[in-house]
Amino acid sequence: MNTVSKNFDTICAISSPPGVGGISIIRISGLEAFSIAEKIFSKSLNKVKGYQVIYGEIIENDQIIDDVIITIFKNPQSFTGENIVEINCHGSSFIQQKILQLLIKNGARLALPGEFSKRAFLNGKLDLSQTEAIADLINSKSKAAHEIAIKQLKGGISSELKTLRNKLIEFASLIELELDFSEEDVEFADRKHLNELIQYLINHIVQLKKSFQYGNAIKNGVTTVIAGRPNAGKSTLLNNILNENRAIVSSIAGTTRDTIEEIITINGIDFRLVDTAGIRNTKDEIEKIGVQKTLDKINQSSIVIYIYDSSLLSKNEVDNDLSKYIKNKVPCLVIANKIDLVKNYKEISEDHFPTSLIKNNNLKEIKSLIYELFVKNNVQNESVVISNMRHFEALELAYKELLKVQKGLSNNIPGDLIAMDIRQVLQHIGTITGDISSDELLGNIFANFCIGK
Ligand SMILES: Nc1nc2c(ncn2[C@@H]2O[C@H](COP(=O)(O)OP(=O)(O)OP(=O)(O)O)[C@@H](O)[C@H]2O)c(=O)[nH]1
Ligand SMILES: [Mg+2]
Repeated sequence: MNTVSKNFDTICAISSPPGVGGISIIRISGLEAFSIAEKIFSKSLNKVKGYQVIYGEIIENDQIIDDVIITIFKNPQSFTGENIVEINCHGSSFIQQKILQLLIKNGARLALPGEFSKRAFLNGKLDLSQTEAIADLINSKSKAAHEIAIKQLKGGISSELKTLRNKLIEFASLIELELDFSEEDVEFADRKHLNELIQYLINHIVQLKKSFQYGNAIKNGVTTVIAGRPNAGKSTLLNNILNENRAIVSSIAGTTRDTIEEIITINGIDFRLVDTAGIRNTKDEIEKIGVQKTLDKINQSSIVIYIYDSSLLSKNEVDNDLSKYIKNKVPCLVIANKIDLVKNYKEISEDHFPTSLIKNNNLKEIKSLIYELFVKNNVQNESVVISNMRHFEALELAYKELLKVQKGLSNNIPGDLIAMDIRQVLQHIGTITGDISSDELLGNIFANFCIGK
């Protein structure tokens, strides 16, 4: 069920980044793409073939604007599925704007954000999750984020969802078979089989939902909060890892009052390091706000690095801090700092990583401990990873409907009611790939794309 309106006039936009560059690419797509391009080009495009590259000039009133190379893509063998002309011109902003103006003067229209991708979707070249993957691919800044985006673009999620859909349809047809024979006292659809099927679907969706935590962290950076009491060496750790004096370090307790965030990449994963105000009871109003902010950050974090001064705190005191401040099973790396000041080394717990940050030691080990902590707690057996909030929300809705189906089965509610719930599940899953879509949904998605994409 699609309620999408289509408008396929000829559109154009600069597809390379704004500003000056060696070369810029201007893209034209639509029924009139060849004839409009021809009006401003020095050569005829009458007999062009798809995938042909032609050298020539852009002309305005007998004046040469630029030497260009144009590439021809013929419907349907193009990104949008329409006729496409890509003009490779020199990257002066004057030339780019001039060519764009000429195209518009000759009948093309400036493309809306994401309109090329939208057309690719509407013409069946890509499904919706794949078009969204293009945006993620363009924005990917780390190896891991790139890997997730390219998998999604190549249809990883789509084929996974297709399997789920087919299972659901199998389920629905079993129920319908029962409906057809409801007069007779035969149980066609084996209840055990139905229950197994629905359990399989629930398990699978739970797995996919779980992968979102990983996918989202990869896409936006793994929030890694550095916490501990004042003067423990939190800011020293941040500076050491960044290899710059980002945060003020001093022997005065309470130096850091606000949070400081910086991103570092370890083994292809972005970690968003957050240095925080030391946790303590204080009467100072500003410091109080800082401490509250630290506690909030800990709650939102994927990983916590708890640092303490090992010459001051006993194992018990550390354990008390950990259970008091770090709840919700957030994976935690405990660093026993300032071992240069420790006389009795044996008192340090074996689970804590001993170091002396002032000497800038063990940096490599600390980085790999952070990496391992994240990977260990986000073991990703599933090949498909959800990284898109919209997909996650749709799965959440599908999951809730599936639980209804399961409950209905165990309460023996009539088959036609169960069939209705199944249709709901299919609907939610369908919005991810775009089997189910509407103008509103597409409008929301493509508004976040840039022009030329
Ligand atoms: N002896 C010793 N001093 C250290 C070590 N690491 C950090 N320090 C010192 O401890 C003091 C506090 O360090 P910071 O990094 O500012 O500590 P912090 O946890 O950010 O402190 P607040 O921002 O006040 O919460 C500074 O004088 C550091 O030079 C260490 O391994 N050994
Ligand atoms: Mg500090």
